[in-house]
This record gives sequence, structure tokens and C-alpha cells, in this order.
Amino acid sequence: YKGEHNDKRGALIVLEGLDRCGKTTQCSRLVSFLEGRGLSVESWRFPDRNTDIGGMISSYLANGSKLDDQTVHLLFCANRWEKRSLMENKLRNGTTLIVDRYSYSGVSFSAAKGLDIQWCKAPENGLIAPDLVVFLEISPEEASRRGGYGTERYEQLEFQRNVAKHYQILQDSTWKVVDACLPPESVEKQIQELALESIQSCQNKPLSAL
Ligand code: DGP
Ligand code: NA
Ligand code: NA
Repeated sequence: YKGEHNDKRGALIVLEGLDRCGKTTQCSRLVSFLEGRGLSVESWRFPDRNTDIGGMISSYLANGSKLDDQTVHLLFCANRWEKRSLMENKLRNGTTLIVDRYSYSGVSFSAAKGLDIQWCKAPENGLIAPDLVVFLEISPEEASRRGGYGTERYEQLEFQRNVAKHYQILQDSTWKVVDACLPPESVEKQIQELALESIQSCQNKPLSAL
């Protein structure tokens, strides 16, 4: 006998957006909400700074190490690849993953530096495709006013404008755009509805690849 729970796969739900769009807060609120519904759910984020590769990324972001743009791009990507099989196991075992950033950050941030977008996309191919991408939309100017940027490498207005342009290029019909400037409770509610719908409807779809 295989319980109903084990027959259902989890959903891969990604939140994307510029730095300071509120993603991290919304991710944890969504996880609490889904847990409250008795669902099996985990909070993930990329970069995952807890691996060796993640440590290299973290030091790069803190401006502590100089690496060329291509090398950094491949490190971020490798950081997703090193979590791929665990991700697949969790999803197949019925756990929904709420992921703070994924390949879209990878491509947008690197292409914003001037790297060719197709070159950036290539190594992401084969990673698990999300069931839902929630894009928290905010203007770079508005984001920069939110408590100010920290000291990390990418947290600069001009660069974030460029990232925003590339997010726009990547956006497709599977993305759900949520206005990040609405009151937080309203943003939260919209994301909850999108997530529940995605968890429901992914049951009929096999896992697929980017
Ligand atoms: P976070 O921990 O979410 O604040 O992300 C750290 C910074 O790294 C943030 O400015 C976004 C950026 N970032 C996230 N993923 C990638 C990626 O795959 N490639 C590049 N180049 N930057 C990324
Ligand atoms: Na950040
Ligand atoms: Na964040």
C-alpha cells in the first residue's frame, strides 16, 4: 500500500525579483502558510552558501575575491546543479520547495554584466523546471529606497536597472507577476493563492527540465 501522500509530488515554486523586492520575507511567510495547511514544504534559496561552492560565491559577493564574470556565472550555476538530485528526491517524495532565486537570477545578473544571454542560459539546461515562478515586480528606484542597499557587490541602482531589463526578456507565460509595492499582506495573499493552485495542478504534470 502506498499512501496518497507519497503518490503526489511536490511543486517547485520559485520567487524571483530584484534585490530588496521582499522575496525573502515572502518566501518564509509562504512556507509558514503552507505548513499551517499541513503540507510538506521546505524553504530553499540560491545561492546556497552552505556548500564549498556557495562559500566561494559568498566571498565573491562580499567583494572579497576577484573572479571573472564567466567563472562566477558557472559557480552560481554549479551551486544549483549540486543541489539538483536532492531537489528531485524531495519533489518526488511529495515535498513542495519554495525557492528564493533560481536560474532566472543566474541569467539576469550575468547577462546584466554584458555576457551573452544564450551563453548564460546554456549550463542551466537540464536543471528542474519550476512549476511556478512568482516575479515580485518593483522598480529599481523603489527598491533602492527600501532601507538602502547593503554592501554586497550587486546592490547598486545602475546595475539593478540592467538586471530588471534582463528579467523582462526572460519573462514568459509561466511567470506570475505580483506587484511588490502593494501592502505586504496583499502580496502574501496573492502568492498563497498562486502557490496552492500550483501545488494542486502540478500533480498531473511530470517533472520537466529547463
Ligand atoms: P541573495 O542571497 O538572494 O541576496 O543573492 C545574493 C546576490 O547574488 C543577489 O544580488 C543576487 C545575486 N545572484 C543570485 N543568484 C545569482 C546567479 O545565479 N548569478 C549571479 N551572477 N548572481 C546571482
Ligand atoms: Na541581496
Ligand atoms: Na534576498
